[in-house]
Amino acid sequence: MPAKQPLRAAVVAISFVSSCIAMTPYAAADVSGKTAEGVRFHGGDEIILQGFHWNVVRTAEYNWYNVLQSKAADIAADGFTSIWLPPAWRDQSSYDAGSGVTFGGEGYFWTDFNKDSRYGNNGQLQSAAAALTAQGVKVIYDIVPNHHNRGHWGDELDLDSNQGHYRSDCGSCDDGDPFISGDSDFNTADSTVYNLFLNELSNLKNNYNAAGFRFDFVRGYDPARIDAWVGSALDSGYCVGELWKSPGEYPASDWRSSASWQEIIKDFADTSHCSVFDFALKERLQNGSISDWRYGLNGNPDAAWREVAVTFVDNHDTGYSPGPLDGQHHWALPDWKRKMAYAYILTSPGTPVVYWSHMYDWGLESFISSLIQIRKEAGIKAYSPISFHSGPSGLVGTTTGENGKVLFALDSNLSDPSSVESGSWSQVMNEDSGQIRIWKQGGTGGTTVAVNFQCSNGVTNMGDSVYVVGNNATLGNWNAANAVKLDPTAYPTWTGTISLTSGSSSEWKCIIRNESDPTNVIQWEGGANNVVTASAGVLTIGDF
Ligand code: 7SA
Ligand code: CA
Ligand code: CA
Repeated sequence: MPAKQPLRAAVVAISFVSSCIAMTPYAAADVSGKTAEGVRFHGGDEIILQGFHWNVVRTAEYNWYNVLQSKAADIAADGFTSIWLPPAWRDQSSYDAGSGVTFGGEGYFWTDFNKDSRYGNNGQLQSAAAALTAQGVKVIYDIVPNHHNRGHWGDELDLDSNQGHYRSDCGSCDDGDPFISGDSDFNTADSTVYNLFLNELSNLKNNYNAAGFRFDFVRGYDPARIDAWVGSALDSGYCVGELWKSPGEYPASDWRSSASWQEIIKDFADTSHCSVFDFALKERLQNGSISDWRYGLNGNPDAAWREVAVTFVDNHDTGYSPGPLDGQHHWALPDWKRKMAYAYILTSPGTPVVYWSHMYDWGLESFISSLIQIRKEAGIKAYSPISFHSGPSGLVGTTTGENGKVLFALDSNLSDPSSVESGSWSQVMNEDSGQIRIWKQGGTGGTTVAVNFQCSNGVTNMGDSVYVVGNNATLGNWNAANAVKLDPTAYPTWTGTISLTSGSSSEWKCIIRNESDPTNVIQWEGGANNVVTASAGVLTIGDF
């Protein structure tokens, strides 16, 4: 595991806030873009809601998309930037889950790409996806390319046997693990199968508002295939892989059999260029002391490691779900740790995911939305630095966001925050008789406003664009790699709207920079820096 933390610059481009309406106090611009190593984490400012639990196909059968559409505004107001939807493809399977209960139909044993599923029909999916997107909640689709309900009657995939489409078609027709017996596994290396999924990913992007994908059972196929699919269908989008496979499940001949959970999931992110569920943290949440929670991927001293982590407390597999058999609960976090675990993942690096039932079925909505507000006001991102303080008991750490610092003390005897981190702290949370305490230093607190930027006479060559770069994190801290790309609609005048803290003063310049090589600055605007004091709709102009 690398020790030093190299100077990190996340290559992000800030998308433009089209409306000038100042949203809730901490609403900042949605940043897009990859990490410096090309991982698709959508700027590292994502906060994701898992938009289902295991039993919704039974407790809200055919109505789940309607529920999501009706809750779209609440989900946005709670601070989520994205929602992970269940597999959209119809699943007509059923199996005996025990105790006379039938499971199946959840989407993970799907027949074909027909969207009339037990979550709702095609039109309801499109309406729900459109409503969420309109509220600023990006939609992430669950993709299950390892296997499907092979040979089900009415299957529209139109594949057949002995054509190399399936694992069982030849001894080596699968570059990953089998799902159970493997008799339903695809051979995703086959060009027919590969293009089947590529076309569907493009379809989800073009017709279902897909802004990202969650890849299921990635142990089952080559991560390089995921990189190819997403690179072709939605390269600027978001992606995350579910690699749930312990070191002990790898053959002794595989380096991963003696590697750490962190090394295994980071290796996946390096190859797929997708972020990855932080099962290293999950394992520590489950088996470690509270103090050990620092050993998740999201707590790694190297920003290139922690920024690809997608943290979670429980999901539809590991956790409980309202309804039959209380769901699957393969690896559920004991209730007494749940709130502390959310306090940790929402005030620490990585990209946090909140499980639907914790948020909306089991009473944590206001607690979690408060944590999200703390995260956003401090400007905590996937790559934010974090330092742990070992003196006091429990878990005590400081996360340095782009707007301020957050200090958390979980199950700790810490008395005075400034004894572990200098400066004046204001307490923003004290829950469960002090078991959960959080302080902040700085932070926006105030509102952000949309500022209109303009660069005149920006004459560029193909492959170069005009960017804004300036003296704060939003404007890239004078680093061209983090500059904000403007829009050439009024070429050679370039324009764009960027959210800045109301009343703040920023210095900035126009630059002409190569799009693919962020270090290649062709021209800096001459003269003194431009200066703007942020107020709603103010126009600030630079000129080459
Ligand atoms: O035990 C929990 C942990 O304890 C800790 O102490 C351990 C951990 O390592 C340890 O440290 O975690 C272990 O157990 C996990 C849960 O099983 C394993 C993990 O690797 C292992 O370390 O996680 C695996 O299983 C999860 C459910 C997967 C993980 O990716 C995988 O690694 N999650 C995703 C994958 C699927 C499948 O797409 C979904 O499964 C999950 O929701 C998704 O999140 O001809 C048809 C046919 C035959 O091909 C089959 O042989 C036959 O058996 C039919 C039959 N298959 C049926 C299954 O038997 C039945 O269970 C199938 C049609 O339906 C069911 O499968 C469900 C599955 O049960 C459910 O979880 C599947 C399809 O409906 O959907 C879900
Ligand atoms: Ca983003
Ligand atoms: Ca496979």
